[in-house]
Parts: sequence; C-alpha cells; structure tokens
Amino acid sequence: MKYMRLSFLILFFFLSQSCTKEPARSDTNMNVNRSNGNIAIKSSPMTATNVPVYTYEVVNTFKHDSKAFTEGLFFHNGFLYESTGEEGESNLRKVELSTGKVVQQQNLGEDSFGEGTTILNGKIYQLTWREGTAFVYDAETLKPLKQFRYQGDGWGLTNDGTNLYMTDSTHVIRVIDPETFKTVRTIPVLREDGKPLMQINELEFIKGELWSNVWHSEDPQILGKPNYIARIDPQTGKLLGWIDLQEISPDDVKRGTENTLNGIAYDAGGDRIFVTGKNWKKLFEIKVKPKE
Ligand SMILES: [Ca+2]
Repeated sequence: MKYMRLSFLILFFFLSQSCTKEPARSDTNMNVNRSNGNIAIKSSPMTATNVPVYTYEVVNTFKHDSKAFTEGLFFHNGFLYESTGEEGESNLRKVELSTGKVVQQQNLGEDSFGEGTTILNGKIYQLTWREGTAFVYDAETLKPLKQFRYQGDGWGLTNDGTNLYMTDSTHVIRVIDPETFKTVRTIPVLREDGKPLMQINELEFIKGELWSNVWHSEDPQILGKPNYIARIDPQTGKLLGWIDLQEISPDDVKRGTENTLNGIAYDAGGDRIFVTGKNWKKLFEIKVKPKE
C-alpha cells in the first residue's frame, strides 16, 4: 500500500509538471500574440526568408597595394582611405584611386593592429583589433586628435551621417555615439535559418542599406560560401540579400590563407561600389545585379 501511494505521488508529480511546462514552452518558441484577443503565431521579425542572392559585374579594375592588409575602406572626395592591420605594419592611408598610390599616411604604434575606419564630420575614426582603442584623426591632415576606449574586439566601422556602426566578431552591430563612443543601440543579425550571422566584418552604408562582408564566409560554420557580402536593414538587422563574389579575383584569393575579401567603399556622388581584400593586388569597381 505504501508503494502504491508512492507510485500515485510520482505519477501526480509528472502529470503536473507536463501540464504546467508545456504551454509555457509553446509560448516562447512560437511567439504567440494574444494582445488583440486572437491567437496569431508569427516568426521573429529579425529572421529573413527567401533572401535574394545577387551577383556582380566588374566595371573597372584598379591597382591595390598587395602589402596592405585591408581592414577598413571608404571613399571620400575622390580618394580611397584604407586602414591596414598586422602589428608593426598598421596604418591609415589616403590612396589615389587611379594608381593605387599612397598620397598620405599615418602609422600606428608597433603594438597596434588597425581595423575598421570611417569619416564623419571632418574626423576619421579607426578601430583596433584587440586593444580596445579607437583613434580619431583630422580628416585633412590625418593628425591624431584623440582616442576612445571600448570593450571587446574592433572589426568593421561605418556611419549613417549621425552615428558610427561597428562590428566586433559577433553577429551584433553596435550603433555608437561618435562624441562619446557609447553604444546607443545594438542590431543583431540572423541568417535565414535563424542562427546568428557571426563574423560580420567590414561595413559600408549603401543607399540606406548596411553592407558587410563576412570574415571567412567559406567556413562551413559561417556560410560555406567564400566572399559573400550581406545586405542588412540597419533598423531591424533583417537580412535583405546576399552578394556572391566568389570568383571576383581568382589570382588574389588563395584558399586556406588570410587574404579574404575585406573592404567595401561607396562613392555616393558617382554611385560607384569598390571592393578589395587583404593583400589583394587589385581593387574592383563593381555593379551588383540579381542572380539569374
Ligand atoms: Ca567600408
């Protein structure tokens, strides 16, 4: 009798557990909205489905310094500006587009590893990889003005005319106040399958979209496809499209090495898009079009 009572108690315990837990789990996973009295099941607004894939056409090819370990790239007033990485070799440089010649350069300290760069309100901002330091320069002279500190890695950098947008090796883009370098909001970016799109890297604002190349996108854990650029909605983080640049520069890309695609620049005045990679010999002006 004692054992029977114990059995009933155990049975009651499991029944009560299954009754209380099941609805809660359903609510979480399916995102049930009962606010208007009806039950509507919706998917997360961040998760994109049927993301279009775009391809490209090379419009122009320019020389690129194959010693430049490209970590940041933007276009301003007819010149390219590039941030290069590697300790002892990092710098910020102003480059003549037609020749690839460096016309102005500011070297970083021996221990600094340059990363993303962008220009906002007459100042150039440059991240460093793992030092937690952002350098600010006068855009005309490249003279250092000040420094900021931040937590975590520094990867890509761009701006929307008001705030800076920064990547840090994860799937989360930080929106940063340029005056204080404080994060004002964050933008998580998810793949079509709802998993985080990790390793989003060099950034560029292009016609209201945020474009980011994905570091080692060929890694099966990331995308399994080399040289992919993600087109992202800067408000929601929703994935708007992919640009497949797999074959853009077969001479430059050696698989299994670090010379990945890593640099997007936009000339808004001329509506020109430029891409290059780490230690690539060439920089390409491309037109992006839907894949057939
Ligand atoms: Ca850029």
